Amino acid sequence: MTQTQWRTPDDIRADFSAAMSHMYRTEVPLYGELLDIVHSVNAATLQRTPELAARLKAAGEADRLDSERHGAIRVGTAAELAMLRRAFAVMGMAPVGYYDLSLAGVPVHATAFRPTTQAALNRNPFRVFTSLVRLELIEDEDLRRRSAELLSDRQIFTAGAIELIALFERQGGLGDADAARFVAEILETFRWHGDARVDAATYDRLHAAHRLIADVVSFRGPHINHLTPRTLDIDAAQAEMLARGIRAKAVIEGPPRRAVPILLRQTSFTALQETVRFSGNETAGTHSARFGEIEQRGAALTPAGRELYDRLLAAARGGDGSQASDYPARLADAFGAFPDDEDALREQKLAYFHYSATGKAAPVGDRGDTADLSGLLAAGAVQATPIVYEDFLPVSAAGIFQSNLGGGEQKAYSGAAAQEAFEQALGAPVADPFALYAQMEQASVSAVLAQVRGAAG
Ligand code: OOG
Ligand code: NI
Repeated sequence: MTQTQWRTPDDIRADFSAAMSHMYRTEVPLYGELLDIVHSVNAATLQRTPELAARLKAAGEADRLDSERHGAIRVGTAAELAMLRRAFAVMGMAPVGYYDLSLAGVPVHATAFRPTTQAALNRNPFRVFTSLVRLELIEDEDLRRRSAELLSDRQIFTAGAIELIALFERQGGLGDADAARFVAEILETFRWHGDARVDAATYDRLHAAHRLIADVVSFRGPHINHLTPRTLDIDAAQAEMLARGIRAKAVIEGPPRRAVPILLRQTSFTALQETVRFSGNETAGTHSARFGEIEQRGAALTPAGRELYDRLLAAARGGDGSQASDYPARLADAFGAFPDDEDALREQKLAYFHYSATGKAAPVGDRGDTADLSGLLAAGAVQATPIVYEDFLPVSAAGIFQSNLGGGEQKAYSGAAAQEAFEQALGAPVADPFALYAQMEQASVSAVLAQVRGAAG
């Protein structure tokens, strides 16, 4: 009997994430040091806070922690973006969210490719923040044309990768050997290529227009520019980076430290100087592209919670959006207005929660009644834990971009968000992250009520 056995997209994603981590560790040794720091900070945090350890375990998140990371790439054309979407689909990763960074002076818009179900996220939550350059925002017409020309004839995928993506689409899966080949082939797209496709003079002109444009247009592929492990205590990790003499970004992006972490806090170390060989030049030049980042993830916020977050963040940054020296104090001050205990976050519907049975008997008469979820919570029969934020934050992302673009390029572009154009380039709509969290919450409510009802019957 022959039976077709596919390697699951979840497994292919886990393989790819591990292969990517291995490659980046070899190419950027400081990344290996970040992994060490995060690993020891996480171990110490779990030891210090057994409740957190128990929660991560109960939520199925404990096992994913050591393999959890995100990466980022920047592509130049609609065709490149659309092919990436097909490649990520092989790994069970779908485009979620739309990020417009033009307002922060970065001429790109973006999405995050990631798994979308709780089970897939817990198996391996690897995500890739993927930006598409918006050449139409470049003022210099000549440069815009030259950039488009340069991008028009580059191929960032190997023939093998393209063939295997098509095979996956035809068959509906890849067998073990093909899956292994796919991982090796697609890794080539993300690898650093030190030989530029342009000469030094062209690079300099692109660089003068915008460092980001030079980074996207000059090279053979969209090299992965960072890989970010998840820490449970970013302040401790940041302190350790500084103690080891790593040039960390001055300010941690995102919300301040809180009793209940929300959304995402991130810090990075500045980009490395890479040796580059320009076409037609004997002497080597340099380019800075790749950096390291760590992140701490907290609760996913509802639209109301997110609105409050955006408002308080804007207040802390002031009219010019800056992070002046008193910024940490201003941030902490502004966020005094954001409730910081789980009950308040839940009751005010500011964050999404996962509901599960505690094993304690439900009060008689209340069993399985949707309206009585709060009664079941009060009776201790059901517990609620915040759902982890799996996405990114545009203001933080802009800060991460800026910190390794030299920080000098702050002018905002006038182009408005262009989600429709982005989706057209992508060849598919992006999923709404709020809808995904709401679905996860609702599924847990239905499951816990069915469970309590079952136990009662
Ligand atoms: C992406 C920056 C965004 C994050 O974690 O917010 C990002 C880039 O620099 O290409 O990765
Ligand atoms: Ni990042």
